[in-house]
Amino acid sequence: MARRALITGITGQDGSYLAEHLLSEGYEVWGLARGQANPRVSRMRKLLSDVQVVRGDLLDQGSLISAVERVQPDEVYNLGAISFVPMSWEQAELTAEVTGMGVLRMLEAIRVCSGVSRGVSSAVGNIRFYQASSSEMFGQVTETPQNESTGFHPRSPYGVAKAYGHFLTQNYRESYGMFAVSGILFNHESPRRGAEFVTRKVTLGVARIKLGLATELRLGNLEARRDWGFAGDYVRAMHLMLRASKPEDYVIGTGRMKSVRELVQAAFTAAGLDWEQYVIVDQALHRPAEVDLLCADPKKARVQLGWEPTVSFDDLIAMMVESDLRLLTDGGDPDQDSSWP
Ligand code: NAP
Ligand code: F7E
Repeated sequence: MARRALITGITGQDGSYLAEHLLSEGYEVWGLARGQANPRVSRMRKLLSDVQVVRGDLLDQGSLISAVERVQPDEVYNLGAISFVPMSWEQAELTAEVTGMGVLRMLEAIRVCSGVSRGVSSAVGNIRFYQASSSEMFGQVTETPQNESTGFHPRSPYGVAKAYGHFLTQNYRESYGMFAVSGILFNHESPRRGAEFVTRKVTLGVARIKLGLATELRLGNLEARRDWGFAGDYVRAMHLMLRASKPEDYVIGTGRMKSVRELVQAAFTAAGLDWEQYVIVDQALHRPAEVDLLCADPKKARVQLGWEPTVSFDDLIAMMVESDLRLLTDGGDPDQDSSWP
């Protein structure tokens, strides 16, 4: 019988790539979708027609229990979150509820549906759980590169909420013997990336300028450095973690760091433009507390899972610029259509 996966965050970037990957592996895939008339759910239904939808919200414990009861999953991937770091300062409490407490509610749904009493040490059924942890937990880094043992110093309410979810996942593994793991993923991008994140903001900005639809691009801190990879590679790592023989946490990244300035250069160059003529640095886009640099040490994933990234930084940015040029030329609306196939 096909394995059954339940994915929260199905309408997001990673949800779409993970669903495609699991379908290609023969899984029956269910996506948890929220809201009464969420346009992203209709878009997802059209583009991922083989994914079955179950209603639920990470803010609503009962809905998660019902979803697990209905789907009877073998694997749960908790990708749902408020994931945009600046929003986490504006709506810190909501971020704590969705990105942090949402993990508790999902783990509790699995515990309840497995019939295990709260606080009693006992093996929780067979449902395997993946938590989308983040390199933002490292924040102000204590060492470079960062690995599974590097300490956390989160710099935003988002990073703090992710750290809570991360430790809770470890705790449910230790308390209840649950196969529960966290992937500590560094930034990963694609043509399906939300337009608010810097890579996509830049590649859309470049495409608009190239097509004469804009004359400038306003950005914040150009000196921040990140380890950027391709989302399609990273969802493979999530699946490998849940199929491993033992539940363990893994750092996933490329091991290479680039600045926002280098990202901007790469994107404008890919379109044959000189970035210095168009980019304006806007202090209003700087963050209250910045994460200056992040760089992964993905050795454990390479050795134990056999995982390797396949797309280089330059190829990733060129792919996104090309995709955005095509999207805008075809009259697409990036906020509605994103750059789905
Ligand atoms: P994304 O595109 O922003 O997607 C977030 C998803 O969360 C959307 O499907 C959204 O659904 C869902 N969601 C929001 N509030 C919810 C709620 N109350 N209940 C249920 N679902 C809710 O994020 P992503 O880039 O795919 O990232 C996936 C996960 O990995 C996130 O947890 C993110 O924090 C984490 N992560 C991402 C990266 C990265 O670089 N991409 C790196 C490390 C960790 P709606 O359509 O209903 O809003
Ligand atoms: O910012 C700088 C900004 O918003 C990257 C999420 O997926 O990855 C993501 O978080 C850097 C920051 O991603 C602009 O200050 C400059 O230093 O693309 P971002 P993020 O904050 O790193 C982690 C791993 C996650 O877990 C998160 O969910 O770029 N930057 N100028 C800018 N950033 C944005 N968004 N917009 C600018 O204009």
